[in-house]
Amino acid sequence: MGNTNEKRPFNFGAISEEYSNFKRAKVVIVPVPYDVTTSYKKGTDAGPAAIIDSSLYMEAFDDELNQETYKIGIHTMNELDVRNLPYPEMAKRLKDALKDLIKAGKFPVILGGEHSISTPPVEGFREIYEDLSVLYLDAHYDLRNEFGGTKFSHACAARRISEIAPVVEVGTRSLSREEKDFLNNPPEKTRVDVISVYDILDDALWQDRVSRLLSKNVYISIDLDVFDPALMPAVGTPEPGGIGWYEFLELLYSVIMEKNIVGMDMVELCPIKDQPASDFFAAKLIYRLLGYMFSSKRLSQLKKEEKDDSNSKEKDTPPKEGILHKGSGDS
Ligand SMILES: [Mn+2]
Repeated sequence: MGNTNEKRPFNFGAISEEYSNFKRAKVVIVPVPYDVTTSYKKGTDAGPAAIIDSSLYMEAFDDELNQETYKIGIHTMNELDVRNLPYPEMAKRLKDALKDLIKAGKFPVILGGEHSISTPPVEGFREIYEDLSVLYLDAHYDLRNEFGGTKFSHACAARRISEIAPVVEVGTRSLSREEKDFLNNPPEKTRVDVISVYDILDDALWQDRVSRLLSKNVYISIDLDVFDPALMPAVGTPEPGGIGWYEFLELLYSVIMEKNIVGMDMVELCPIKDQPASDFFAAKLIYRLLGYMFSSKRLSQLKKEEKDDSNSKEKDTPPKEGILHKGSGDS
């Protein structure tokens, strides 16, 4: 956003003090540089800093939404001091940090780090929202009960989350026998719904299915390997054939317009030296999604929903209006 050649602040979007101080900010970026259980390529602990660094070069004006999203106030926390901690300690520090943010009415955007950092936030939000569901965007099912000798591996993240709240997995395309057996025969009270890339290819109405599967209060977890590695090569476990930028935005736009998003994370960025495209992709994606969440259209819709809720106990789905994106995606 500004000229940041001399000094590179740790400040998402290089937003001026007026709009990035904690008190005023609606959104707080929570960097969690945790990379302990990754199995293939290491380096996701460098993800948060790479996203924040590349965000310094984003335009403050969003040309799709015709708005300056930063004016909602976006504050960037220092990195949580969790590198190399055992999982339970990392989880406690993250949960404590989130508790304070939620109490202060902030919307947290948690930057990983590996995917195991998604479980503590889901635990925290589940204590507040009884109907919480999780939109889990990932190439992998992450449903193993144990991997590499731990139940808290990034390869087990969706399994752990499914023990807390229903999960809707989208974009999956890499499945183990154990995970297949789990999906065929899930334990009682566990709910995992899947919209795989094959569902996406087969069903023109897949986005509606995603929305129908989610409850009203939704936590969003984005593993960047859900994207096609041609677009997003800087991930630790790339899988060919993923989702494209425009179809992803179209899905998220409709989910954000229809649901109450309580928090979100973006994980598994594993920066590649001298190839900034993936880092910038991640930064711009966050900014765009925040733009959707805090667009005037969404805010007026929220007001209307509140009114409708107080007028009648019956909750009906808000009418689906024209989606901004006309692109059909590129996968
Ligand atoms: Mn993954």
